[in-house]
Amino acid sequence: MNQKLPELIPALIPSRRAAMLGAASFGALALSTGRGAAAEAETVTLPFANGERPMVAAGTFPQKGEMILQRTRAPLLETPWPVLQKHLFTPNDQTYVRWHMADFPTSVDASTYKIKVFGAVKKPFELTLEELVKAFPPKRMAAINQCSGNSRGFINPRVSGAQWGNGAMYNAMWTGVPLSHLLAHAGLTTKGTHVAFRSLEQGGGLYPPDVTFEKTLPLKRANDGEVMVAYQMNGENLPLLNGYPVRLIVPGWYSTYWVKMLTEIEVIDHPSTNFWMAVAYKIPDTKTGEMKPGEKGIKFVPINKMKPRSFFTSVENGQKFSSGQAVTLEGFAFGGGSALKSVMVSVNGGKTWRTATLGKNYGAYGFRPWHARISLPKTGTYRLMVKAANAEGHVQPMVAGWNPGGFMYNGIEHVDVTVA
Ligand SMILES: Nc1nc2c(c(=O)[nH]1)N[C@H]1C(S)=C(S)[C@@H](COP(=O)(O)O)O[C@H]1N2
Ligand SMILES: [Mo]
Repeated sequence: MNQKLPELIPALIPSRRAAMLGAASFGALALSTGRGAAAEAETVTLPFANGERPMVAAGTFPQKGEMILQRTRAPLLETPWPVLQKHLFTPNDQTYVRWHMADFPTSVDASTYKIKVFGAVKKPFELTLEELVKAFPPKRMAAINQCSGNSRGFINPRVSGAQWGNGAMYNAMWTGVPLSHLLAHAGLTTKGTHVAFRSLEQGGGLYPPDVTFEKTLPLKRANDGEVMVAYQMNGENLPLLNGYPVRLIVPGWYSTYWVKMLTEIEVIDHPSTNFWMAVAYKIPDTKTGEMKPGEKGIKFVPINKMKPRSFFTSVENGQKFSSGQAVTLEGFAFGGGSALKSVMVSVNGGKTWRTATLGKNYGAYGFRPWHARISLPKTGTYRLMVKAANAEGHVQPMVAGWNPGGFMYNGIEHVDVTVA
């Protein structure tokens, strides 16, 4: 057994004081919204129409640093882009936050918290957090948590939903237990076809009271050894807003499946009829999940694998260079549902492309750094572009596809620079 494990347990159980502080901060936040305090004066403008958003100061939301405020309740907090530029693994206090229900849990009693595994299994069981940590060997995995609606603000024509910039994603090193180990411990019967995941959270707010947050995965995916029940991110407890004390990790799939405050794992014998599977988070059943606005006769399926994406971190729109200067472009990329295969850069708006060098590989599902040396010989303006391809043959398109949910945006990123 791993020597470090005993240290995890006290860390997982918060003191009563810590839990109460969390609740107090939520109270303070609710109060501050009517005050127009100086701390609220800062804004950021995301690069699309009506892109102005307030920035909230560190500590406005418990365990969170400075964030872009998309909505207060239930919270939608976006990671400021400079944070993603600076850190390959996103600091826990600035990972984006997304909850659906207005009455999401604002405190958790870790000492009585239990995870149940039941349904089409031979031996249903319950685990305390301590048992989860002690009884199963830990696994670590880098994986990107990306909202299906990340970058929705760039989709054309616009669709309703949170108008995120590119900061509804983060990369973390997760520690937890492969779900396959929990399912093996329970012993699958031959009946199961899907696994349902539920959380502490109750329904309400914008949604009818019976619409509790539930997601399901096909059994084959759930039991693949990669999907896991995670209790740490980047070597620390999960922040409350990111699902403390445990959440599901579905590497390579959009984070709508990454159920936070996970309490129930039920093996079932049918696809879910729950709102969050049967109605919400569905995409056209076409090769790339796209369709034309208004197109008829399209079949919809639950969203699943992420698409490849790539970003610049070392250059900004409008940056100036001197002619003949050697420039090293840097950034990060990911393959999405399969490993990153290549990153290409263009200095002429996509007319020609050259291969970038990939940096350290933390596994198929995390951010991977890349760099490319270019020269910008003549004075003038250059449109720099970057595009990623994954092992399954998906390549970023020049213009992102469209679907009614505004999901899976992955258009090629560009920056315009000038050489004088
Ligand atoms: N319990 C619970 N889990 C949830 C959700 C939720 O509303 N409730 N939202 C899902 C969606 S759609 C997203 S994008 C991610 C957001 O994870 P984060 O808050 O850590 O960024 O959580 C997922 N898990
Ligand atoms: Mo999401």
